[in-house]
Amino acid sequence: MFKKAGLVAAIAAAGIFTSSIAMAETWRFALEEVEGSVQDAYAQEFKKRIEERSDGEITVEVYPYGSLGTSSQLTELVQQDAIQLAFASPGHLASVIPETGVFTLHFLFSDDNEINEQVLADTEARPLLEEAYNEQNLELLGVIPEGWMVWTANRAIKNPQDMEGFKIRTMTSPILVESYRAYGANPSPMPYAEVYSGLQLGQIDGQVNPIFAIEEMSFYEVQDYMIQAKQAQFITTLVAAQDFYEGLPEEQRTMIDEITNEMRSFIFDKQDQFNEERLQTIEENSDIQVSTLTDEQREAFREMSMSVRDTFIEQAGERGKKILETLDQELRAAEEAKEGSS
Ligand code: 6CS
Repeated sequence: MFKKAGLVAAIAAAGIFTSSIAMAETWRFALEEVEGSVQDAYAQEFKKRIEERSDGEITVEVYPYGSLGTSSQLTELVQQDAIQLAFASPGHLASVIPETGVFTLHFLFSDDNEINEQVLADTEARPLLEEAYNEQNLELLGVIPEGWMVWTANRAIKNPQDMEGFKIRTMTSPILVESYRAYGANPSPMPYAEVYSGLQLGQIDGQVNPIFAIEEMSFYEVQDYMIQAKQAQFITTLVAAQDFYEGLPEEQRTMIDEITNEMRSFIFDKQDQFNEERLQTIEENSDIQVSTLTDEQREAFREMSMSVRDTFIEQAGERGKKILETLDQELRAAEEAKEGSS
């Protein structure tokens, strides 16, 4: 779908090969998701707020998935400052910034997504992450949960044994591949755009994504089972080209920082709403079997997932280890505090 020549042509057609001075008034914002998605809702609201607050001095152009390239290609374009803003999900980005693989680890985040949001908004791991992004010419603007990762499959999955040899499509980062190998599955990393046809043609047996994505990408049409295990959140990150961000006048940088902060509650509510509504759409339009793992079944997966943390540390080094430990402590402390107050 996204061959290099096509990508270059698409960017040229979008008028992106202009100098960075000429781009000062137009910020290009690329999405890894299609129109109507959580990322699109974010981008449209961001656009509205930036354009209003800058009194029309800045225009934000939003490029939904399909117009510019795969997630990895979008990251490259931001690194080159060919586009100024994009979502860069750790599920793909960890191939370039291994530390971000922490956001894809299973059974690390809280079962209570409000706690996840609260910790992500304020984590002491943030400066370490920012450092890692900066080393790749990227500015980290936000870490945003988009909902629980839900398995879809052509077979029922209740226990890790049901994953034996299961050909599951994962995003492209190496740590995700390890996460599914740990269950005995046969992970098959590929870009988002290839998942539907892979499922339809039987090249893969299943995939994993939040419910809103399963609906808008029509994966549920070519799958028989949907299994909620709450093993991981889909967490994305919002990035800017570092040269672009650092070259902005201070008031524009402050405007971006304020708007991205203010938008946390907006997008948290939106993802919740989208995931809830789209589950209904899926149930109304298909006979897919939706199930939720019991605590006991989840525990079997949780135990098998623990060794992946060591692999993560091997891949992400000392800084990755510190990020993991910091998040783990903050999440457990927030859970305890919430339990104590209820
Ligand atoms: O599975 C993927 O590759 C994609 N899934 C979502 C929900 N967003 C972007 C990501 O690339």
